Amino acid sequence: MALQAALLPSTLSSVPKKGHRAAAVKDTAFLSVPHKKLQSASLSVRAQVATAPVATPGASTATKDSKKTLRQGVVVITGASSGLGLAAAKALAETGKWHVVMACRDFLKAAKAAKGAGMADGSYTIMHLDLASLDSVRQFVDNFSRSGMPLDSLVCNAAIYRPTARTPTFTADGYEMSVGVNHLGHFLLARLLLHHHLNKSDYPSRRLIILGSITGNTNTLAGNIPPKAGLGDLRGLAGGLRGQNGSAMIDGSESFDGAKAYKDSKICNMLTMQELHRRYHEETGITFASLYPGCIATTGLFREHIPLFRLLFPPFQKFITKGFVSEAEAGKRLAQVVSDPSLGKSGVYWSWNKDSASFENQLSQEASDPEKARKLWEISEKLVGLA
Ligand code: LMG
Ligand code: NDP
Ligand code: PMR
Repeated sequence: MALQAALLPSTLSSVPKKGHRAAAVKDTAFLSVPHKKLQSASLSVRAQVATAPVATPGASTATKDSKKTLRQGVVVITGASSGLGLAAAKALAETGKWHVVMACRDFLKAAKAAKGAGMADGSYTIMHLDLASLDSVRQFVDNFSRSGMPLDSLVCNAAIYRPTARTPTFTADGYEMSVGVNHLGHFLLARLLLHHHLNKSDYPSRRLIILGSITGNTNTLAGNIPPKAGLGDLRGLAGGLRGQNGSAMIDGSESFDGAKAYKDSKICNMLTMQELHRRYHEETGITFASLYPGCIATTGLFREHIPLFRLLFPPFQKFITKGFVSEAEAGKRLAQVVSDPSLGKSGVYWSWNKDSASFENQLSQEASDPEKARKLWEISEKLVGLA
């Protein structure tokens, strides 16, 4: 790896193009916008790609006379414009081993965040993705295909949390927002990228990671703070989470609870990871994993919570529960799940102990119920138009 880094300073390193995609470079030249031009360009175009100028495709494999080295991996991280996603993007980009595709709904915010975090030009690409629209998910996959990049890892990280909401809001497709963005958008994205890209990658360790959380696991203290997560028999989801004639909650309950909707969505994330593992791990060799990175109490996730909560929550987690973890530390943990050879096992829900050592954690009964995972899969397929 040191050799690779030496051969490829990150500002010059290239994103390897897939062999059969070589011709696509010309077609998509208009999509490549150097960072400096990005800000004005991005105002008028909805879905576009910005990459810093790159060197010759394929340059990341070593020259003839040197030993063959591993090419740079390409990782897509959703919601990389803040919090955990940004910290992981930075951690991975800094290694020089990864080119990070930041899949974000707010192009300008992502560009500023990457610059602000000190990520080197050329070490990342920003591509538009709004998980609250299934059309946008499909468009992202098209744009990614046209970029010619391979895909070696996918991190489904973006999320929305609406803790004080007493009435639902809806995605472009009419699904309740928390589950629509956190689960359904990612479900479609993961399925499309898995079939069209991840399974075609020649990278030695390919991974698909979906963020879970302790608050979706009722086998923990944190998972028992009301409102508790619970999907019931999924009747609300089967009804389309519309909220008018049916329910906006997965379990079908009449009243909407934004905090519960988020926790429910995290159960969906953890169940989806396991169902992917059962269906595809053996056949593809791809690693499917989920994780609880620790309580990152300072991120934008809590932006909609009341100010008093936002003030007290970080010290409460730091000094009382001791579950607090900084964005930088959590970013390193997620980066480990993407790239550390010792975290390559599939079907695992990773957590970290007080010494920051990773371990395979136990999911709650509901978050590891294979029958529920299958049912969730089948309903979700219908809702996103895959079945
Ligand atoms: C609810 O808000 C919403 O109402 C609900 O709709 C839903 O959205 C739900 O799960 C989401 O949230 C509740 C939320 C808002 O408050 C809490 O549940 C508490 C959050 C944690 C804050 C605990 C504050 C503890 C004070 C610690 C102070 C820091 C200490 C630093 C030490 C420094 C040492 C050098 O409500 C609020 O945010 C109001 C919070 C008012 C807190 C008033 C303080 C009371 C202190 C009581 C101490 C309790 C300690 C907790 C231990 C619990 C053990 C079981
Ligand atoms: P942040 O709010 O900081 O980051 C969430 C990211 O998701 C942002 O980049 C946000 O974009 C993006 N996002 C939200 N909605 C959409 C959308 N419709 N389309 C595309 N992107 C969207 O939160 P965290 O970093 O804390 O959360 C990251 C992940 O970590 C989540 O999956 C969360 O569940 C998980 N997690 C967090 C914990 C914590 O303590 N914070 C604990 C356990 C798990 P924008 O910047 O434009 O708002
Ligand atoms: Mg919780 C005992 C440890 C512990 C841990 C690790 C967390 C994590 N929380 C713990 C305990 C408690 N929390 C206790 C005792 C309380 C009552 C005072 C409490 C309250 C609480 C609230 C109100 N906690 C919260 C909230 C939120 O709004 C957060 C949430 O549920 O978001 C969905 C939250 C969280 N606590 C955590 C973590 C990781 C979160 C947020 C993020 C998430 O699950 O993604």
